[in-house]
Amino acid sequence: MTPRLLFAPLAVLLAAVSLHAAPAPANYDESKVPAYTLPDPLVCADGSAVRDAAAWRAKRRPELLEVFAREVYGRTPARRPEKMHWAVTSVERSALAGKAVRKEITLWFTDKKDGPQMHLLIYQPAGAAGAHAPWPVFLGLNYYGNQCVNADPGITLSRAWMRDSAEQKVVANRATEATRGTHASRWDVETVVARGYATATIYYGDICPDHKDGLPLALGAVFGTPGAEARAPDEWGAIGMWAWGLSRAMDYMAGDGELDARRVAVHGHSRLGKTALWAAAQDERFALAISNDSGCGGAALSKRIFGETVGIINRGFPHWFAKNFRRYDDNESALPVDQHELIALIAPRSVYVASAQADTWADPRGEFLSLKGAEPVFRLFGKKGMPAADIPAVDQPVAGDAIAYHVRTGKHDITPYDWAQYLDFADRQMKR
Ligand code: GTR
Repeated sequence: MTPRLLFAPLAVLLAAVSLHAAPAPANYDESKVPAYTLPDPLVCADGSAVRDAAAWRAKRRPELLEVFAREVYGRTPARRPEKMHWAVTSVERSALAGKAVRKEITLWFTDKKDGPQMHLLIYQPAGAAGAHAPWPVFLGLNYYGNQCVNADPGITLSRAWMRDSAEQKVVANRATEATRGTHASRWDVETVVARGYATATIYYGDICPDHKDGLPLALGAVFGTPGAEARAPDEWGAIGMWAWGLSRAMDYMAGDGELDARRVAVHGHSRLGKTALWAAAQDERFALAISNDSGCGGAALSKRIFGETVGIINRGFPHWFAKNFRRYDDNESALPVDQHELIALIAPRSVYVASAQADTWADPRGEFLSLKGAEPVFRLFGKKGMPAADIPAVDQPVAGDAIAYHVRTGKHDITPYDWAQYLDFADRQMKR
């Protein structure tokens, strides 16, 4: 037997062991964060330096987008399905006690009306298109169907699969009437509308059901996406699909004369915050990106070992990222990029990153440092960065001319406090 044949089974065995070994447990001790080096967003793969915005746009930005697609989130198909189409299915001009206009739009991913589809819900301030319209928009995905964002009985109840939840009143994997408004505090619709913004949302499960066998379903059925394990190493995962859905909502909004597609803030909480950042990185039509407690694979640095790690997240959610991302399980130092470069891809557009003090799983400091690490790219565009060298005290937001950050007291959630900061920042960033 040649040595090669002798060693082959050993190599297979070792690979199998490392594949199945549990990821290292989360570290919550600041003094135990190992030293790490972040890649320089202004140095290209060939070692050349990026000295101006033109070089960033022409060379470095495409290069980083390619690495994030190949190694982290998976590739987004270049074209949307040819037969995709949409229709406004309902309009109520005196919703929310006359304060808002409510619209519902169905986007069918193919020509089949009973095929994969997503449902967009929009509230915009009441009043004819006039002095203030077209309205700027906050766009984000929701967790339990459009009816979870407000108790308004006029919202069409989601019929899509969703995870059972006693707390959210989801029974037999379907929304019930009792799910209406269960996440109202996370959306603060009345406040957002009163401040002169439209708010738009889609149930994320319309695009890809969030479970390990969800990838070939819904949108995946249209693109022929295989299961999480059968995928090519650089094929997209759920985060990529959800981000794609946000861009398709933007396609619709760009044609709605009552909405201002040049002033759309894409936002998301947690896994949907990761999604909002990836959507804004790829789609330059989004004017502002808001990451609420997005953590690992979102705003938090991967190479800083604190809270959730790449190994932990890939183990828990094998369908979220590209399979290639698993190469960095407990091996973050080998990553050719880190999340500060994801934020940099949004420059010179605006970015707000928010953390919660008790949400150590998402690593607030790592989220702040990631935003700081993106500053050199914002500076290329003449932006100043944030007036804070270190993470600010809780409930003390810091905002620069393009990027902003806060860590609020409390847990992993979106609260009216968070919304108040986003609205103030949006008022400054999305002025006409
Ligand atoms: C957690 C996951 C986090 C975050 C969160 C959420 O279980 O580890 O990265 O995404 O779920 O989306 O609520």
